[in-house]
Amino acid sequence: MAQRGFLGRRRPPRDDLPPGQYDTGEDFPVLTAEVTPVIDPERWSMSVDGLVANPTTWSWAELHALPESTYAGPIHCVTTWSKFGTTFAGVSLDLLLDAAGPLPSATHVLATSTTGYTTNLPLDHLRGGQAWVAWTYDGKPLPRDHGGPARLLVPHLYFWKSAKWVTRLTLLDHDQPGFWEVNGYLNLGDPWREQRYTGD
Ligand SMILES: Nc1nc2c(c(=O)[nH]1)N[C@H]1C(S)=C(S)[C@@H](COP(=O)(O)O)O[C@H]1N2
Ligand SMILES: [Mo]
Repeated sequence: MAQRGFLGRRRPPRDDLPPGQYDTGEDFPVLTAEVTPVIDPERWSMSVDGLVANPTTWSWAELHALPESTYAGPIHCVTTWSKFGTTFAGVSLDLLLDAAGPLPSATHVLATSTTGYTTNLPLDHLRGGQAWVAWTYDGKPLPRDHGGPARLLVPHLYFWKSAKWVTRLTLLDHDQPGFWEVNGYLNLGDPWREQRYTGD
């Protein structure tokens, strides 16, 4: 009985809840390590560079001229909250990567935010309809504290991989740990394998 009030905030477990996670329900927590930037979309751009045949930069308008793509489903934060029924829209990373043309030697990607936040991902986790640059949430412009005007969205991995205020993807021939990965988070971050922190 004493625990009821505490546990009452947590919903019953569901099959699609990865191990060690709880359903945050309507809440959409904000987790930001740096100061939330103010970004004028007209001055923001998205680049794909590094080991690619055609390093490419898209303006806000150029990105919006590409076919829109949406994600509907859950997101999972390593601090144990998951949120179901999210809807994001933007552009599939497949389009951006195909335009830039990864070289055969490219195996990993370092995503960089306007703030300097970085996170690393294997290239094959960003292709095949698994990742987006997203600029709407729930049909509305992505709020600034959730990464607006645009963020990376890689929902099959822990949400720290989804860099807010993303501006650049750099293709590399090696795995280069990003901000949290240098600070003890694991390199891949698969929620179904509970790849959380070094030493777990
Ligand atoms: N630039 C930047 N991106 C970031 C972070 C951050 O601190 N800075 N935090 C990551 C973490 S740990 C999580 S859980 C999600 C949180 O996104 P939200 O604040 O929209 O919930 O953003 C990820 N992307
Ligand atoms: Mo997180």
